[in-house]
Amino acid sequence: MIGWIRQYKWTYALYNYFQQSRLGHLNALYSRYGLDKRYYEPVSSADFDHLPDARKESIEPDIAGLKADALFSILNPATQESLLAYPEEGYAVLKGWLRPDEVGLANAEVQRLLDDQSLRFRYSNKKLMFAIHHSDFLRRIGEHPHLQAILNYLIDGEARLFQSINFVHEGSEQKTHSDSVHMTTYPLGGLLGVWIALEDMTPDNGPLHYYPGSHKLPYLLNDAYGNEGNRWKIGDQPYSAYEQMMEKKVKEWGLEKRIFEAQAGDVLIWHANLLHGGEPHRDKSQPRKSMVLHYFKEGYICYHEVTQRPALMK
Ligand SMILES: O=C(O)CCC(=O)C(=O)O
Repeated sequence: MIGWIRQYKWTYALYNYFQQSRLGHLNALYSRYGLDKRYYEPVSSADFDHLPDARKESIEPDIAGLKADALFSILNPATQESLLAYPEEGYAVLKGWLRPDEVGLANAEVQRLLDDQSLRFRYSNKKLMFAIHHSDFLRRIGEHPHLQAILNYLIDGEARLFQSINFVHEGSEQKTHSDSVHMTTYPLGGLLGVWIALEDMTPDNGPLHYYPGSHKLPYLLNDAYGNEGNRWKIGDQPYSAYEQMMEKKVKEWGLEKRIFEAQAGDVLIWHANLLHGGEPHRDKSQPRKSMVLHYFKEGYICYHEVTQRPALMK
């Protein structure tokens, strides 16, 4: 019943109408980009297609600025090299970003949130959503001035922490995708993912995979798998249709998969359109502690393409 109702756009519009404090900023953004739309209305890529460069990447990472920053000189050589390759590769690894004691404290903090029931597993019992709203310590990892500065250079603006997902016992096992179909922006490209290993990854505990350079390929949104919907309803394609379409594209484009063989404390930053996912978690006796943070670019319109909802900001 709930699923049936949720396909109707007006249900979200009604809910959103009462979320002015979290969505009201959209009115100014819509008018800045020349869109006749109010904060509570459904939104999807189809609303922007008439605008110039609607399907083009809008971000040029400020690598020169990053290189010239005193912060760059204190980063280890592997991290420096990876950051310099970010525009070509669409990802960067920050080797040993968190110290072992910080990793330990982050894991203890996640356990505390589970013990006091501030958080419960959602989405197939795998994900702890928005731990950053319950823990200053975890939020501070995401908003650490050094990390924040790096992200700001990569997104050429201000990266704003929007969402976190923690995994503990089970990996995501999520098939290859681009975050831009889930957390979309206008202009395109205004999102960064930051994935943090909170323990050593093994071939069997569901490590992260990614496809270097895939961020330069076209953004594949609702219209790429017939999920546009109509005036009243969101698209009715199952998510598996998106996954199958992606699998075909990866083959067609001849992309080469890499596994992030991370040690606890390592970080991988990905571009809004970098294809990535979670490998099968073959040995469930091995936990899979990780935290992923998503950031939007300040001044961009942020929404969820699949469900055609504007993103609720805290
Ligand atoms: O941690 C993972 O396995 C993947 C997470 C992911 O794909 C995402 O958050 O976008």
